[in-house]
Order: sequence, then C-alpha cells, then structure tokens
Amino acid sequence: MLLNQNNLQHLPEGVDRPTYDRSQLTAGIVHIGVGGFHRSHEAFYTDELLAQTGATDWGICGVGLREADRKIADVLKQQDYLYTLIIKHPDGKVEHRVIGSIVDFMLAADDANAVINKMADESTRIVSLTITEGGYHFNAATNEFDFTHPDVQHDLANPQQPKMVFGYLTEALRRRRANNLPAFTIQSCDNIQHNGNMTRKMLLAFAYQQDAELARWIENEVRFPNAMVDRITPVTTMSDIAALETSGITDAWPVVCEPFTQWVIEDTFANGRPQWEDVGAQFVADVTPYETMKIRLLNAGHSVLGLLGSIHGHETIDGCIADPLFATYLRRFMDIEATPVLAPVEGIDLEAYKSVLIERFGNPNVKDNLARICLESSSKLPKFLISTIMENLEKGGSVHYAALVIAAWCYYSDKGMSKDGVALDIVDEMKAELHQAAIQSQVDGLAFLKIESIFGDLASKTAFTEVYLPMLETLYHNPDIAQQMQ
Ligand code: CS2
Repeated sequence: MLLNQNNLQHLPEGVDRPTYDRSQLTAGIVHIGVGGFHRSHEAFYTDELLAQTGATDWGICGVGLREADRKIADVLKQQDYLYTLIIKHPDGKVEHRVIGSIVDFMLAADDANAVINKMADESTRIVSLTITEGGYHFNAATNEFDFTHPDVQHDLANPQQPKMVFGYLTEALRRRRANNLPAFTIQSCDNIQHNGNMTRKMLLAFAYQQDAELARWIENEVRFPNAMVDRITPVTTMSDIAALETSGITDAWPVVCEPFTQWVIEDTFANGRPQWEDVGAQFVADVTPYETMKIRLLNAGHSVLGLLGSIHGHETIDGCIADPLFATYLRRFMDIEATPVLAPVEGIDLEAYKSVLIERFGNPNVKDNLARICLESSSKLPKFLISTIMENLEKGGSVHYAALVIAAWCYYSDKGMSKDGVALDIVDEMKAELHQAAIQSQVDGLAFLKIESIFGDLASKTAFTEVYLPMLETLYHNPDIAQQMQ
C-alpha cells in the first residue's frame, strides 16, 4: 500500500499512524535539514505530542537548502509528507509508526523568497535546525565564524537571495522586525555541545557584518536553547525499504532507529513552545552535564569502536559489541578514562547509563555501519575524545585506551583499509590532510598529532606521546589491533 494520506486507513493492522486531523495543523515550526535524525527525533516527539494533546499549532514545515534535497522534496510530497519510522528492538521486534507531524516541505532552490516569507510568517514560532557541524561555518582553529566561505560572502552581499542558513535566518528576522512581529526561537538539534550558544554566536557574527542594527535586535529578541539530543539513527538501506514493502507499506524514504530516545532542552524560548515535556522530553536550566556525559560516553564510545573496529574488520557497532574483546575494551575506556572526567549528572546513575549504552550499541537489529560512525572524524574527535585525553593529562589520569584509538585513526587515515586489506570508505573534509600527516608519521612519529586544529598541543605532551608512539609503531609492524587491545 502506497503511503499517503488517503491510504492511511488501509495500512496493515498493527502499524501506528496519525489519528489526529492533519488538515487542521498549522506549521509553528520550520525545520531546516530534514534528514534521518530530524525524522526519528524532533518530528517523532512532535507527532507524539499532536497525537496525545490534540495541539494543532505545532506542525512542521520542512525546508531543504540544498539542490540535493530535491529528491527528498519529491518523495515527501508524493507521500503527503508522511513517512514510516521503523523502530528496531533488540529482541527482533519491529514497530512501524507512520509520522504525521511534517505537513509541508519547501525547497529553497525553487523559491528562496517563499522560504524566507514562511519563516517570517506570524504562525512560525520556532525555526529548528539539523544542518550538521559543517553547516555552522565554525572555524575550529580560530573559534570564530568563518567568513571565507563563498556562500557567506554571497549572502552578505545578497540579503534577499541567500544560500546558507544564516542568510535565511537573518533575512527572515529582518522581515519579522519590519512587520512588528515577535522574533522566533532558533533551536539547534545538532549533536554539538552548547548547540544553541554556537548557533547564536555564528548568527550574530554574520548579522553584525550585514546589518548591525538588526543584529542588535536579534541579540535581544531571539532565543537559542541548548539541547542534548539522542537517538541512534543508522542510514536507511535498500533492504529496509524492501522489508517494509513486504510488510505492506510502500515508502520510498522511511527512517530506521532504536527504541531509546532522549531530549534534554534548556527552557528559553522567544515565542512559545510545544509541551514536549508531555511526551518525554526534559526541560532543564542547564544542559551542560547531560551533553558532556553523552558526548564523552556515547559518541566517544562510538568512535572507539568505529576506528578500532574498522581496522579489525568489523562492519557494524553491534558486530563490535558481539566481540567480547571490543565490548570489554569499550567498558574499560568508559570506566577508566571517560567517567573520571565527568561531573555528576542529577538524576542519572552513570553506571547504569553506561550499561544501557552498551546494550543499545549491542542491538543486533540496528545495523549501524562503522562508515557512518567514522564519517567526519576530524570534526567529531576533538569534542568526543581529545577533550577527555586533555583532562586526564591534567589530572594524571590514564590515557592508554584513548591513545590506541588515536594510533588506530592514524593508521586508518594512512592505509584506508582494514588489517586484512579490505578498503574502507573514508569520508572526511580533512581526508587529504589526515592522509598526508599519517604517511609522514612513518618518518616523524608525531606528525599526525601535529595537526593542531584537531589535536591542539597534544604532540607536546610527553605523558601522552610516550604511550602513543609505541602503540603506533607496533600497529605499523602488525596491524592486528586485537593484540594491543588485550
Ligand atoms: C554517532 C552519532 O555520528 C556519530 O559518530 O556517534 O550519530 C550518534 O549515533 C548519535 O549522536 C546518537 O544520538
């Protein structure tokens, strides 16, 4: 059965589907970057909210800023913006849930002005974002907004015809202000520490350059709540689509996820917000301890398995966890190196959190590919892992487990293959630089660590290098990483 509004009632029994009247919804949220994660997380919470509370003013209008989003636009439109969330439980049970919270989708490439007007419309109260790290134009080396990108330069000069996210936001806010409308909240849902503060800093840097008076208004009126977001969402595969078809739903763009989900949000909104707390989200005054815990345990844990596992020849996270050597290594890393540098988190038992994490990673039905995990490691590892190393060095803690991961990353960047010669699919904006530095490390063992924008001054810390260098050397002699993980 083709998924669309008319066919909702004819879907197979057991499929959860919107029971609320979608035709009554207005889009109080405009979301930029409709990918897998938005659809398994914010759109899922919002769907639950619409179903449980009968709210009608919090539908979502998706926006695609890239020409590459055209395919998504076509598929969603054809399906009346409906899609299936395929929730895979560890015991093999699979839940199918049709999500109805997205009610429209606009492609900026078709009509930039219409997208800006939509954001500037009175009904829009939140603009949320999942644009990945790269979308923020943040320069890690200077800690500032990167004005050098051609799209940024273009947007400064052409406020009415923007290309990148901050150009759109600034112009929409300009129109709201001109129309005496209240500002909207800008809500980042990216897995970035202090994602709200980051968004604020980047937007203001851009806006001040373009129009200082407007920028001051933005500074005073817009709110940017920080949030910790969590739900493992692997890449949807053709076999997921085929299995769904066998179950009776024809959906060209479903999304797969685990049952677990968490959203911790700082309660600072400019213009109202959905009662997401009614459907499991947590509103707190300060999200810092939650996000540090998540990034240093979950995301770092993923990277530990991703890099070591890739060299060993594992393909998925659950494949790593099924290997006792990897599961034990991960737990030791968490206990010995990550936990000692975490602040206590109110209401959370860290030991239980770690055990749950390992269970989540071990879910044999969520085939989370290591290639996804290792994607853009250069922008992930500084926050996920290197911060833990630095803090351990400061307080004389262990860096042994993390050091092997960095050595593995060097080997991986150099060879681009597993120990058995299977080619690895490496996607990283810094791929070429990483590769060069890694090759160089055969001559100068510290060459890889000398990439300052990633490692800071780690190459000068002997307490680290004396652990790291022998590991790297051993790895080059014998890439059977398992031997060093014992
Ligand atoms: C992963 C995350 O990209 C990664 O390296 O660790 O995508 C992770 O699956 C999510 O943050 C889970 O919430």
